[in-house]
Amino acid sequence: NSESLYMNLLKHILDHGTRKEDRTGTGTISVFGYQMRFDLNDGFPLITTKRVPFRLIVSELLWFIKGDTNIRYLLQHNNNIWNEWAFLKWVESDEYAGPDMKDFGLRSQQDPEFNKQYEEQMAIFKRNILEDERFAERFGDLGNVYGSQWRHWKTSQGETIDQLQDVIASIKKNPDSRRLIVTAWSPEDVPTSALPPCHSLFQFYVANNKLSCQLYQRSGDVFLGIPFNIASYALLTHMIAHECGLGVGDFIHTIGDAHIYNNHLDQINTQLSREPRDLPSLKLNTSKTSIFDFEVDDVRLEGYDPHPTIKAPVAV
Ligand code: DHF
Ligand code: TMP
Repeated sequence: NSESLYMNLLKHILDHGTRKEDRTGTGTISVFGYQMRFDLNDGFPLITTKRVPFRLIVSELLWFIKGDTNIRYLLQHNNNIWNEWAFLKWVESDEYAGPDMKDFGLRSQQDPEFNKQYEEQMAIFKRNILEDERFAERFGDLGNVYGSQWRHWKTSQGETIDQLQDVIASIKKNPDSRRLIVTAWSPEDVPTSALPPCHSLFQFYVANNKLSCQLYQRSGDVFLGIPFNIASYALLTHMIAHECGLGVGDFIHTIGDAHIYNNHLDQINTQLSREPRDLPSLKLNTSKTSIFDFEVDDVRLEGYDPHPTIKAPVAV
């Protein structure tokens, strides 16, 4: 099944990648330029050779679709995947008065004593975001990330563009268009962004009453990020197809720098020793007609029976 596309990417990087240093100081094996084509009619492309927490993918995507950029919504849904990048802004701010958190990403992996301090500070930070609305407003916001770029793109004229709403309207009105694009990449925002958009630009295509989507991802953490990204865009394509009365076609994933972090190699070898299982199928609550009305309980998977979780540290 289509999980072999992902397994082949892992093998391709191990066989043909070059060693490359990176911004986080972790080090990677990397290739440049790779493409996978998932036929969404073959089953929902959620990796089965390890358990991928689908509920986190759903709440993250609904957070983007709402146009929200504050991790408070994610924490309210028990989703911790963006904490480190908000925490980074907090510990670098003037108001932070706790122990030095410089390079917390690397140091928390190397120094158990420091890791205790880090976990304490992170717990306090999370509690403040959840319990103190003003603190959340000031330190929970990640800035111009996906939610704001998709729904409230700032124009040079001081107006905003709702790219997501507009692209859905265009798919309905003019499905043959070759301009069905949403971009998160804004050169103007790159210098001030904690993490400039990794999934940078996507395009839709309609043929034979089926909706396809291609994503250009400039940078892909193949062990942690990519399984999330595949499932997230597959889900988005299903949701928009449903709203537009279309079937689903392909999800085409094009990656720029596709890399395996050096501290994920054992995990990758474990994963490669496993046999992919049948893909699950997606069940949307079809009584919702607009993607903007979906809530986490409106999205379910059936038949997801993965191999056990494989843990790995995230490079910050
Ligand atoms: N930085 C890096 N270095 N890699 C990323 O994949 C990444 N992804 C980001 C933000 N920054 C990033 C946003 N997406 C996880 C998955 C996706 C994601 C961030 C983190 C992750 O850690 N997944 C774990 C489970 C986490 C959990 O259960 O809380 C996994 O095993 O899939
Ligand atoms: P970079 O900005 O230096 O490319 O670092 C971003 C890292 O995060 C890189 O390893 C790619 C990874 N990433 C994903 O793979 N998918 C995602 O959705 C996000 C946000 C990040």
